[in-house]
Amino acid sequence: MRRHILAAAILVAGSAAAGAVEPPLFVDETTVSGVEHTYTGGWEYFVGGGAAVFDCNGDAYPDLFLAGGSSPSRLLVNGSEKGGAVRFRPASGLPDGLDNVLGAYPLDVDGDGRLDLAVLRLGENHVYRGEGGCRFSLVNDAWSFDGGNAWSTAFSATWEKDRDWPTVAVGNYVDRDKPGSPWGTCAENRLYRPVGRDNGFSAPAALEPGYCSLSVLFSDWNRSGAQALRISNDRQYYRGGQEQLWTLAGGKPRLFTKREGWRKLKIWGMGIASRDLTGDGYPEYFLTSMGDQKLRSLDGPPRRPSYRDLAHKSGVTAHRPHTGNDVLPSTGWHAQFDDVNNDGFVDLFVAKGNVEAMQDFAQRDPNNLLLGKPDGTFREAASEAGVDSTSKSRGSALADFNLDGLLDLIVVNRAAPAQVWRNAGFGTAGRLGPAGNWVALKVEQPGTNRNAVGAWIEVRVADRTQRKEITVGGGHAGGIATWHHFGVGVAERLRVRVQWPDGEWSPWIRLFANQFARISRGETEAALWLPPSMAKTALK
Ligand SMILES: [Ca+2]
Ligand SMILES: [Ca+2]
Ligand SMILES: [Ca+2]
Ligand SMILES: [Ca+2]
Repeated sequence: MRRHILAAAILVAGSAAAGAVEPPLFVDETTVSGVEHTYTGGWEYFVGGGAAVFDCNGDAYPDLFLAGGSSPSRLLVNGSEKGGAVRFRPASGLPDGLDNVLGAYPLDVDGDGRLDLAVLRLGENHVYRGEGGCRFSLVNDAWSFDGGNAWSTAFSATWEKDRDWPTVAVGNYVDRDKPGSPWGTCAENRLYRPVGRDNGFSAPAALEPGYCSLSVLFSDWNRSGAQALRISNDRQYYRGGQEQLWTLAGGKPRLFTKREGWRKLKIWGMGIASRDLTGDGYPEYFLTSMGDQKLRSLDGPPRRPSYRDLAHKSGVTAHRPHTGNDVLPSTGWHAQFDDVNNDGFVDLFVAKGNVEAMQDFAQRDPNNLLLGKPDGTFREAASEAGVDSTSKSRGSALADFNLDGLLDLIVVNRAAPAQVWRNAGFGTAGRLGPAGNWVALKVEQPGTNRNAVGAWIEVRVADRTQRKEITVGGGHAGGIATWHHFGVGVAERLRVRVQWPDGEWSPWIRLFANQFARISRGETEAALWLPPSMAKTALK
């Protein structure tokens, strides 16, 4: 019923009737979810507030770590049942009172099959080894990880060729100890290379100049087989700065230059989301900022890192509140591409919120949910979907918390409670409604880099292919390492293949839609997985 009313409203409004796409209904389940959390603190915590989403107890349901700023951070274990309400319960597997945290990123550093957690702090950063059962141990010493003493706001990791362990980048913000701080006193960023198997990391190298980064992402922009480091920087504090792209090819990190095709871009860079939106096999990069958000796309062949902006053409500038009376420019933070209505076209969630009380920017700044349309443009639907919250949002994550094939949502807010929504598809609060079909994939390879960071997943339906690069990093202060979700619309069958990080392709693997499947390197078929309650049903 609701969808028909919405469709009619769109027709009456005369906007994009032919390409109308419908939002799912997100049901606010903050209260029942058990997530009681607020990101707090003074100036140093105007940024940060990340959410890490990953399975820490091996049951395949995604668990949560939420940055708390000056408040304790929180580890929450998923207690949802398949298709039921989203529920979490506090866990005690991290040191009590872990404070001064801005964000966190999950990744399996040591390749033992358990996700570890890199925690960004005001002061020493921490790396925790996942021990199973959502227990963690601090391994800065054991892994020779120099946590530094900076104001760390960004993280990414890549596996360089022939390395067992990841190369890690930590982005830092203002250096508060320099004279004249904060203006023009950005701290350097740091690159950690692994020494070798079980030997941890070498002393970090400086990535200079640093321009007050708030998001960093290793991504293979030109499909060379090696990921380069994109850094999004906050022009509020740097002098003479710009966005950056570092290459590690050749050993010593260096910046791409104007002569090589890099084009200067100055923004209030807060977050990075990437996906191949144009279908050419190369990723686009969505960069959140104040005012216009940016969508960077290769301008010409991938020989040169020259980018042009598609945000306006694609309808994703999201430069001012889409609802309410506040007409001042918006402030964007975490962003994520994923398909919330399972129609086969990725959508884009953007967390929005004033830095604190900046007068020239919107005070009531609703989050965006931009639905991808078949013609490559997006349309705003956060209000229809019920996620247009006007709290000062920072980190967030779309993930299927109750494993029903629909992506749910958590948003961390500054000085206001975090919010949790369950995606009810085209249904109502009380009744799940069918949306499009979907597939959720786990991608694994033997040995180190088990989760195949740097691989590309291709999902093909008829003659259309969706592509996703497996990355660690980006967003705003939080990372997601869980099922790779693809909507496939009305298709009941699909084909999947993976280009592994060393360039080798898997065969095409056939799958029926609406399944959880693990793709392991060397196998010619996927291993299907059922959530426990589904497994019980299937056995009856
Ligand atoms: Ca779990
Ligand atoms: Ca591990
Ligand atoms: Ca979609
Ligand atoms: Ca769900």
